[in-house]
Amino acid sequence: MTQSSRKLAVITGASSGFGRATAIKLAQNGWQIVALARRVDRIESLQKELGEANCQIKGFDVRQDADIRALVDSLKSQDLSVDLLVNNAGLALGLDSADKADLNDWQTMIDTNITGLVKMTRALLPDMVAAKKGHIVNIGSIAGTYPYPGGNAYGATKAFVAQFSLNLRADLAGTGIRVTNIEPGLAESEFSLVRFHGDKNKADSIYAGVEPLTPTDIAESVFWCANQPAHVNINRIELMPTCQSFAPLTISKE
Ligand code: NDP
Ligand code: 8X3
Repeated sequence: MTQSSRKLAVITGASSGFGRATAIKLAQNGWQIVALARRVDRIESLQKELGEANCQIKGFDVRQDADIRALVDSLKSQDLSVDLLVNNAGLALGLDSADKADLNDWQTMIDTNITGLVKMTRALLPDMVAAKKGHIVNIGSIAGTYPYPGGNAYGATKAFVAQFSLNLRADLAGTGIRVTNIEPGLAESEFSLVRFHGDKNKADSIYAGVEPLTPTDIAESVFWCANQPAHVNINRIELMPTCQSFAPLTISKE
C-alpha cells in the first residue's frame, strides 16, 4: 500500500469556498488531498500552495460519468484507498419563484447537487466497504430543512442530500463507514456570485452589513467530524451565522 499512515481525502468542488478551505485545513493537519473541480487553474494554484506531495488534482465535472470513472481508475492504479470523501461540489442558480424559475437552472442543480453526489458516492463506496473504513461528509444546507421564497429546487436538492445521508447510514450499518451531513446557513464564498449568474453587485449585497459564516468555519466542522474517534458518527451539523435566524410563518390575506 503506497498510502502508508497518511489519511486520504477526496474533495469535490475544491477550487473555491468550502472545498478549498477544507483541502487547506486537512492538508495542514497531515492529510493527503485529491482536489477536484472544473476550473483547473484554481486547483493548480491550490496544489502549489499545499505542495505536490500533499495534493493531487484533477479537472473534474461531477456530472460527467467519465470523470468519475477516471478518478476511480486513478485511485486504484495508485493503490490508494479513500478515508474521507467530501461531497461538496454544488450550487444554487437563481432565486426566482417557482413559476418564473429557469428550468435549465433547476436541471443543473439537480444534476450537480443530487445526481453528481449520488454517483460519486456509489463509485467510491465499494472500495470503502472492502477496506472496512471510510467517511462520507456531504455538504447539505439549512435550505434542505427550512423553506424560503426562491429556494424551491435548490432547497429540495439539499433535502435529498439530508435523507440520502441518513439512508446511507442505514445501509452501511456494521461496515464501520461513517456518514455526516453538514448543513450550513449563509456563508460568504462564490456561492451568491454563481447563484446570480455572475452579477457581483447582487452577490455582494447578500453579504453587505452582516457577518456571514466563512469557508473556514465549514472546514473546521468537516475536520472536527473527521477527527472523531472511529466509534463516533456525527449524523448532522447545522450551523448558521449568528445574524441569521427564522422569520415567522406567513399568512396571506386577500
Ligand atoms: P462556491 O461557489 O465557492 O464553490 C462551489 C464549488 O463547487 C466550486 O469549487 C465549483 O468548482 C464546484 N462545482 C460546481 N459545479 C461543479 C461540477 N459540476 N463539477 C465539479 N465541481 C463543481 O460555493 P460554496 O463553497 O459556498 O459551496 C460549496 C457547497 O456548499 C455547495 O454544495 C453549496 O450548495 C453548499 N452550501 C453553500 C452555502 C453558502 O451560503 N455559501 C450554505 C450551505 C451550503 P468549479 O466551478 O471549478 O467546478
Ligand atoms: C445556502 C444557504 O441560507 O443561502 O445553502 O440558503 S442559504
